[in-house]
Amino acid sequence: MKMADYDFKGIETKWQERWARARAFRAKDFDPDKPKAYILVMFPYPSGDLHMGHLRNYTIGDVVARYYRMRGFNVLNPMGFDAFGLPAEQAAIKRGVHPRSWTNEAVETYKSQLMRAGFSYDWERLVNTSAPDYYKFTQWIFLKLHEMGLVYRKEAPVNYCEEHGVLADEESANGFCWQCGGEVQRKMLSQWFIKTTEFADELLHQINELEGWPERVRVMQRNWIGRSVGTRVAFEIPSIRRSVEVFTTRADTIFGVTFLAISPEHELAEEIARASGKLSLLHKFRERISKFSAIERSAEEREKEGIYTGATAVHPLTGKEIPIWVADYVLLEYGTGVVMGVPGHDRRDFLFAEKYRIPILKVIESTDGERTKLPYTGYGIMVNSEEFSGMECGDGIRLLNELLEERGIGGSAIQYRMRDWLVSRQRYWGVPIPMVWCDLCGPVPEKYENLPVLLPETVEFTSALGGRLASNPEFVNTTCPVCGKPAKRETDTMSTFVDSAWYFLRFCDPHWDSAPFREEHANYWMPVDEYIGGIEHAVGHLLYSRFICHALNRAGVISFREPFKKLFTQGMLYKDGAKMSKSKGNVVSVDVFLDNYGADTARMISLFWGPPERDVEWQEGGVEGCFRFLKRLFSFVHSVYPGVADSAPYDVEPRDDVEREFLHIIHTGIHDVTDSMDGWHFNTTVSSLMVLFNGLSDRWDSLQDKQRQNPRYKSLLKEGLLTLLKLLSPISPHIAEELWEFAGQEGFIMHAPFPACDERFLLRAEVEYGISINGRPRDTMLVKVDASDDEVRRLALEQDRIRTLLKDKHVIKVIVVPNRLVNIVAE
Ligand code: ANZ
Ligand code: ZN
Repeated sequence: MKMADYDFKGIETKWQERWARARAFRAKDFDPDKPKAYILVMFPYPSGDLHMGHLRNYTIGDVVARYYRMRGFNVLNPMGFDAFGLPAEQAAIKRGVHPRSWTNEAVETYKSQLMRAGFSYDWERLVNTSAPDYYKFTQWIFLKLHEMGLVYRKEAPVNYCEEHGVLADEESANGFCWQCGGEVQRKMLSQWFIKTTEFADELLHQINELEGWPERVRVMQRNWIGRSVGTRVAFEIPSIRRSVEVFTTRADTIFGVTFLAISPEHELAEEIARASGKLSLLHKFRERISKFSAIERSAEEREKEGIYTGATAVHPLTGKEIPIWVADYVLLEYGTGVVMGVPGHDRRDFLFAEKYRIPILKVIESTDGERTKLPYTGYGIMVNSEEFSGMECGDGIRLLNELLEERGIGGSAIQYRMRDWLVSRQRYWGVPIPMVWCDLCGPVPEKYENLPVLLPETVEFTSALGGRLASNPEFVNTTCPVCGKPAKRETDTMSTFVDSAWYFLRFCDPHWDSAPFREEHANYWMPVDEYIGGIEHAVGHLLYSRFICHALNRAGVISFREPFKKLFTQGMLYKDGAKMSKSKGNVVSVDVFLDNYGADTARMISLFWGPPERDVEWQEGGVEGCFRFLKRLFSFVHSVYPGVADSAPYDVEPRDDVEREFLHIIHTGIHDVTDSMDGWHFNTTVSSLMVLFNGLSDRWDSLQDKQRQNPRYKSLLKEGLLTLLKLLSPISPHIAEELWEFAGQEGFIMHAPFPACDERFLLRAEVEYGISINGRPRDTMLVKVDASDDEVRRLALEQDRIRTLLKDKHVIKVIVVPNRLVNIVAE
């Protein structure tokens, strides 16, 4: 038998060209005949080229998209590029390449690699966030948010190098500038914020509706929003004649307060320290702790540090004086930035009080009667708490809230951990923030009709003092959109998280020029039905995207609020024990792999390594296995199919065991492939395809020559092979199309309907078993045996059935013996 040559290169180019010519991946707006399905893989930041880890993610999305298509959905499967960002700008600084040419080159490389892999994207909907016709609408959305009162300016710290201006976190390594090694300072700078906290409650509440999301991501979002119910209380500070508020979740411990702790960055700390002559002490302290992150500072295990301010506050209920400390574990950004110190019942306060010899009081006793050891952080009964003593904590909190409210010094309060969204970046390669500074009118928004505010092509990359855009006078000098007098443009650009918070909306209507999209297009395609991406975006990107949709919904621009109906977080690809990445130097390039094995093998192996949600390890061996499988399939179809090509369709009931066996093989294949596709166990899908092929080819090869002339058997083999090709098509689409055409079939296989399983053929036989107990024959029973099951599964099935039949006996072990006598060992 002559082996047909599996020329994967020729085949793959041929079908990619044909798909493109036929615009086979095009999504049709408002198809009335089909339900819609919007499949989306998080779009990439283009840099360098793709490796096999990336390819795995896109393969998952593409297999899902192709599967939906074959099941009769109108599929939107788009791709785009998150093309603004830091690395392009760093390349400009280091190597003198313009960020635009650096980015465009990377985009072209990515695009050609994605095409080589046969991904079925609707390329006519490509978006690039750095293109003016895209960022024009990023600016439009910013103006819309501004119009809604959701944009404001506030001081926030930045990393600052004397020589090189504002640095991104990645550009300051251990407090030194990445370019000159100069020391990096924290500097306060007025910047633009978006009021995400306005939607905190709504975003939190709607998490309950996101049933298609992994639970751990929902938990991460809840924690990020971090809603806390508690109490606000004011403490008087006589030395500066002001009062300060604290936020506490444990008002019931208020009689145990022995100090106040203020965040070092708090403006009140400054004021109090000045009043008591301790300003330079405070500044030194601040400098010392500025190298620690918020997480480090608030960690319970870490040793706490503080300074005494020399001032005292008045306890609002007892009237006693308590010392005011500045403490590093109190964060400026949470609550009021001031904590009432209760060392008896809070672990961090306890460590702090022990270290600085501050009194520790017990004001809560546990209800189990045992004497509690301090710090006791649980609930129970209030003690040493004046008239509240003896009260349960919950009741105490309620009463205290009422009391504080009555006296006008506090009351119940809700606190969010979530912060507003800092969107200002002092960088060049981003979306210019469309605001104008006018001496008369202040900062005013640019008019919608003047968008886009174009990013100038030429700026100074050498220095970033005042932002790079500031170096281009043509950009900076403009006229005020309100009064028409000369004015200056904002020189900050937006964080790229803004760009990516709405790209999925643009895909719905990517060429519309007078708004980000038309409402009816977005309403038709949204929400995204299957969103696939990395767990690293569990809060940032996903929360910002949700926020934008909630805000646009409130603005009346869209009719839905939640953008992502289902979310799938894929695992990562490892090689030599580390995540595959350029920085680890363990990358297998997509181009090299495609040259050696082709896209169909690449797609198959990246699914075969393991379940898509799991991290998997690169294995060379599997690659050869998949490649050989496709080669064998190719040559089997070439050698056998011509002999069965003109058989009539098989459409009658099976007449003999051979027919029943073929039907069983085919329908078990359909069943197992469908089942695993539905459950996203694509590694099982691949092995089920292999089992199906082996089943068909083995059964055919084992027929006698005369049997192979049986027209009914020929029909069955034909049906089996065509079914196999359809089942294979989402995973390895090129070879499937090629063999489909070879088999004389009409149209693209990618548009053929997915095979349906006939459950009748899953069961092969009903077998009567004899049962013996302790070797003595006892009974007979009828067991339906699923012949697709291997021996292990069959045994388990039988054991269960036998156990239920003999439930009154004490069965120890059930053994299926070859002569089909089931021996049961019983006591
Ligand atoms: C007194 C107290 C007594 C507290 C007690 C706890 C136990 P969650 O649940 O996360 O909202 N806190 C408030 N603001 C803070 C800040 N800016 N930095 C660090 N800690 C701060 O936590 C609320 C509790 O965290 C508050 O309740 C406060 O300590 C502390 F037995 O107040 B508690
Ligand atoms: Zn003006």
